[in-house]
Amino acid sequence: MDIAKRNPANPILRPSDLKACIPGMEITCLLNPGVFRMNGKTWLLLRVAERPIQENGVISFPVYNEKGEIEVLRFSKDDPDLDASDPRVIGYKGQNYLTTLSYLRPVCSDDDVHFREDPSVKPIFGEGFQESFGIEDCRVATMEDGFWLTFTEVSPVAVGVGLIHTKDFNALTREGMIFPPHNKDCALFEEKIGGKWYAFHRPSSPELGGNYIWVAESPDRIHWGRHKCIATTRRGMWDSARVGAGAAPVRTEKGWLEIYHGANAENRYCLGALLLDLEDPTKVLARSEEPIMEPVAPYEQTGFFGNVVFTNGFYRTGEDTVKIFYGASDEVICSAEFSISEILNTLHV
Ligand code: MAN
Repeated sequence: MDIAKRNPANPILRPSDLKACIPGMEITCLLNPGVFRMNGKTWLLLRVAERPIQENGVISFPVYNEKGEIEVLRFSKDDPDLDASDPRVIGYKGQNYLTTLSYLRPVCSDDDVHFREDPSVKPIFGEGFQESFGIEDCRVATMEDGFWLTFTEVSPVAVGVGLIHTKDFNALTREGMIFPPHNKDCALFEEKIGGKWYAFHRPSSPELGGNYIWVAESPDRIHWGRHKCIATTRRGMWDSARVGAGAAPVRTEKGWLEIYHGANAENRYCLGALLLDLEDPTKVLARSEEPIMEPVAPYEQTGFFGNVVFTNGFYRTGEDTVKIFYGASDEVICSAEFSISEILNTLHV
């Protein structure tokens, strides 16, 4: 059952609303924003994906080279070694590349519908070899000592999780890769539990296991251990192929409420909920049988990569409400509200 109250103004941001940041490129997709509140405004840290304007018969895409400069690689579409069957990935002679290069771009709003850029907060680009295919899908955890950003770092050798700490989005402290490959979908809890920090993360284990949600603990948010798998995929269900955490969990009387994404073998991405024990977040108390949100609106069904609703950011708009921002069809940005008690009711608690 879809219980999301979609914003009638959806999509609130499209690629044509912004100008490309990288010279000579165009914005192909806006995806999966991190969300935070600062100076009375709502901020989205958009994942912006750019590539060169495509010419006939050629597929071209940007990467950072060893000097940290953008370089454009090109393959002929008739090349028998080219696999371009997935709009997101290029396979060529055993090596995978991404069709676009992503970075994180801040926009802010007073009404949550009209977003604008603010020159005081700069975009965040990938840096160094381990981010040479870009950075993606940032979660922003808001804590007493500032903002903690977890995001996907992509390069020819890895998909892993990077961490940045900042107090004001001007001075950034890059803490490096905190979860090594293959790992993504990392979201930090915004407060300590029993004196420890906790995080969700999503390693992939191709031979045994799969793409499952794990929880780890840390004394300092940089070093992580005591990993436990808390949610696997479920055969025959909407989340049969992959699952991953959204943003930080919401503290409720019944437990930590986490909105997560699940996809099936056809890459249809929906959202569901997990309820975790307040004292021991590795203990799952309940989990959605049916999605709480599915790609049903036209802008969620068709686009760069259709049939996708994917969220990694929200803020609490009231005692019982959260407003999520989400990427639809890997192309446009939307928002929707949920009642926390309505989600808990679907979990039968
Ligand atoms: C998948 C998709 C892409 C993403 C890559 C690397 O292929 O989620 O959107 O760019 O992984 O993270």
